[in-house]
Amino acid sequence: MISSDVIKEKGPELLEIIKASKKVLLHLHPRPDGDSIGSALGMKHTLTEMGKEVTVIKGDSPLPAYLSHLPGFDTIVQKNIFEIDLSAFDLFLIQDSGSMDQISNLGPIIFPPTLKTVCIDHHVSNTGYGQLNLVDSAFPAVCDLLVSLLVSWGITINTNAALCFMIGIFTDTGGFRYRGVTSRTFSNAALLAEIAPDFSKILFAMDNSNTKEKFVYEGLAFSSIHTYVNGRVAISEVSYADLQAKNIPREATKAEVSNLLKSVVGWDIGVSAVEEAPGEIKFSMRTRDPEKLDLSVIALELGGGGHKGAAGIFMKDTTLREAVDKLVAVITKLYGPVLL
Ligand SMILES: [Mn+2]
Repeated sequence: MISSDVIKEKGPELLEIIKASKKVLLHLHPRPDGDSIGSALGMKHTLTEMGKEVTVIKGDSPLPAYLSHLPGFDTIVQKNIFEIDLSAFDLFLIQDSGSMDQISNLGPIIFPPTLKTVCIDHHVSNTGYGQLNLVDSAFPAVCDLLVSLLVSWGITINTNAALCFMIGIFTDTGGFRYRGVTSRTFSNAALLAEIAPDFSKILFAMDNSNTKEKFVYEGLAFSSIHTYVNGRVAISEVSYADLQAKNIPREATKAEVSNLLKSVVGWDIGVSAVEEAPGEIKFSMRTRDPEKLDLSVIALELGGGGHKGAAGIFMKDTTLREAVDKLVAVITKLYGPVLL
């Protein structure tokens, strides 16, 4: 079963919308990952072949160098949503973005009435803010959903698109490790591997593009771990002053620290807390037990979002101490009894 009920229900309407459109906008969410960039560029390659004029904007954040080998990466327009003329587009495909602040954190967005907005997403926390919302959290990556969607439409996936979708699936599933990976994910990946047999070259380039700053940050992060809630929540706490003292740029803080913390037996929730700019705290959370400890609920309570097993929160105008205390209080309130 390559398709899904959501695709069967909403796919045909979306195809009509795409057929009727001429100029399509795609964006990357803040701190874009492989699924965000893979899904945007994959759809760009696909829709371009369908005769559409497609623009991908980078959104709020700088582009991560480790994904620079994806075909089409150089065509990403270095602008956020407020720096472009939205009325120049007739369709905005909003992918991998559970809420409007995943289009931009920089302010409220007003869409012109002529712009059709469609969410294509797999976040269980998706707020349904598009005019059409094709949201299916059964897919572990938007790129996985897109492959099923394109197959259901009978649309050919070209080599460049296949490479982009493959990287999105690979990265958002932790290399086919995470919950949510099904036989369908492998079927879709197998199809992509047939179309783009050279996909491992991009994976190699991705895995071997580390900067030394990343390791300086990790050294700092792993020497700043505190535990809470009966010792079962481990939080790595790195302040802006710490980053500055070691000349660590913000991009270097994207390491998988929270993922490694939750790999420790006894640390049921792993969190990295980074003060990226004065008073601005970014939390990334992972858990060993997403069934008992649903991180998307914790994140939602604090204005963030995500999945059961992996979620994020961004807090402004606060201190690292206050922000961590707030998070610990919410975890204690929601899951204190589970963790004691
Ligand atoms: Mn995703």
